[in-house]
Amino acid sequence: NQIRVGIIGCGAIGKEHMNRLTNIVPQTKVVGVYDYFKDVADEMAEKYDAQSFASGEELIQSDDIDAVLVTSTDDTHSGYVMDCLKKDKYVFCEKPLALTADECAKMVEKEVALGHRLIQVGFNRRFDNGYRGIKQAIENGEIGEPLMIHSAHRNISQALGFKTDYAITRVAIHEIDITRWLLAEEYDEVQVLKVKQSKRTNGDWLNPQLVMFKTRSGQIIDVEVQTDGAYAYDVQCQVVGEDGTLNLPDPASVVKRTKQSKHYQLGNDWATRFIDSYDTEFTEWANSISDGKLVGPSAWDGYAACVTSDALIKSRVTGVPEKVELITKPYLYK
Ligand code: ISE
Repeated sequence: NQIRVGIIGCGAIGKEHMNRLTNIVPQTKVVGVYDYFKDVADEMAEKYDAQSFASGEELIQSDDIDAVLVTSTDDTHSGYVMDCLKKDKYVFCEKPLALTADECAKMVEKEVALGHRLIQVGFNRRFDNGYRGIKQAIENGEIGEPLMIHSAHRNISQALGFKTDYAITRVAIHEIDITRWLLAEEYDEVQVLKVKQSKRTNGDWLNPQLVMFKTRSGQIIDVEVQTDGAYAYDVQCQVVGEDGTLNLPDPASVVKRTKQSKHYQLGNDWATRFIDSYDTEFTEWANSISDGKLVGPSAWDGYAACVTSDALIKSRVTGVPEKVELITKPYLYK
């Protein structure tokens, strides 16, 4: 029996996932769509032989939909996710889970009251083979105790309407999550450090931003965030341990030796750089629904990421490290 998925939000990532759930993941079928722009939803409905719903709420209420995928604008995530919880329906929500940590805390509270997980958050990097290799090596004790992480997140461009805060809530949020996951630690405090600005910036936002996290055990993580103007879409991560280091590999690409040089191509955007991780993410999501037990990034992870984002945005203004204060982690997420 295929899982009947309804998609709310038919923008760039919604379309990517629609294709993925139809053509890559055998366990899922897209049967319903909704978009703020009705003609876009109708077009997708026709392409995928799905029903076009008049509203996201109606899609969520439909008995023909087993699970909902939320890929609409960030400000609408929390309302749709809450509606799914009220209906006791699985919901996969792209990051960020909500605009505020309070909204995420309410979702956590609701799931705990229900007694089972329904939410998975789209932190796709946890499904990337490179990051998984790093985590495995850390858990095997191959580099001893991890002491620090140097990372970089470089983008060529951003969609129209980008704002300085998005460098945290849409871009560095990936490092906020992947680092907590790799180190299995929560943060103590975080900071944004002002650095010299690049002339290769297309908008009126700060670029680059240097973002720092300190974990509760004292590990320090630096993340260089270039929101636009970079030479490629390039993501780097080096974990420094007591006994060695671990580096995130670049995606496989032909190595060309010619004209006395050695060369290989880097990607231009996240969709191609992390394509395999997205495929694995949805395959494993579908498997876990079939097994009746979600195991991917949870509402708790979405909540912790939002609290951290809030503290970073505050730090950019205050100029000093800001504390990351979390509620007690409920048993459901342990
Ligand atoms: C986008 O939302 C992402 O998720 C990408 O990973 C990030 O690199 C990009 O800057 C964001 O806009």
